[in-house]
Amino acid sequence: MSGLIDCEIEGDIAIITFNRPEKRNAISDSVIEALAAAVENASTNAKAAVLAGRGKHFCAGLDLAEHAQRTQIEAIHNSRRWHGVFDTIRRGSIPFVSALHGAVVGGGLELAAATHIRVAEQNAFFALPEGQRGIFVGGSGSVGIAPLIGTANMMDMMLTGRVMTAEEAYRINMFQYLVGEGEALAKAKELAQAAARNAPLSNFAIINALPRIQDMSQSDGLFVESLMSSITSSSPEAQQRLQDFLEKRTEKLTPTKQ
Ligand code: 1HE
Repeated sequence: MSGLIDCEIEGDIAIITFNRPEKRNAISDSVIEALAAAVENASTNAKAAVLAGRGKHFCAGLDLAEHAQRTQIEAIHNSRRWHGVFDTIRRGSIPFVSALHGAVVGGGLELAAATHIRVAEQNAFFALPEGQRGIFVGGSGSVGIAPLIGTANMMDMMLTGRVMTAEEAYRINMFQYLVGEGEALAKAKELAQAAARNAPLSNFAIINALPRIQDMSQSDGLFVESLMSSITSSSPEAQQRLQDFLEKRTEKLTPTKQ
């Protein structure tokens, strides 16, 4: 597949790549529809996926040229469409790992926040210039970015237009892995391959139950945790994996360098 978004299947993982470097991978209506198709393809044909951007930047966010033409109601529908597509990433059927470099800005940061693991290069920078553009986040940043870095940090970014370096963003938990220039894609693939080796039902529980439990009362959260624990452990795959451990066919857990 080649176009605004590429989607390639490599063994158990899918590599989805923004392919609009001349516009810094800004997300237009056509891009969001191409992303939706790629996410669908990856979710059907792979066990985990990587999201990356071609060129010098991951993604410059919403296509502002297109947005300038939208009426109020069109802007609502546009935002709701983004929510739908990003939700199939955030609470879908497979884990997503994003490989970040250069600009990770506005809607690009909202998209990165919808993925489950973020890897960023030293050259990545992060901003939410919505306030400067006279708009607001519309790609689920309020529910996706705030829990990562805290509402106070998100407010600071939005009110002041502050552009954060990778080091600063790493310190406030914007992403989990900080790597050198040109290394994000390889690291993201390695992490996606690791996630792809898990039982699919465990991955489903991790990406669907864990975030929902954060929205529940402690009592309801613990109840759902017990249900998920029982459902996953009684699956034939879990039984096999537990037996593998008991019969010493699994690797020992050892610490690995980031
Ligand atoms: C764009 C966009 C875009 C670049 N929409 N066309 N996002 C922003 O406010 C970020 C705006 N972009 C930038 O600040 C810079 O472009 C970058 C720092 C990302 C990259 O700089 P640079 O020097 O590599 O590229 P450039 O020369 O600024 O841009 C190259 C071309 O991409 C140029 O078009 P050209 O026809 O003049 O060549 C730019 O106009 C175009 N371009 N970014 C449209 N975003 C669901 S709500 C989400 C709300 C948001 O995302 S708000 C944040 C929007």
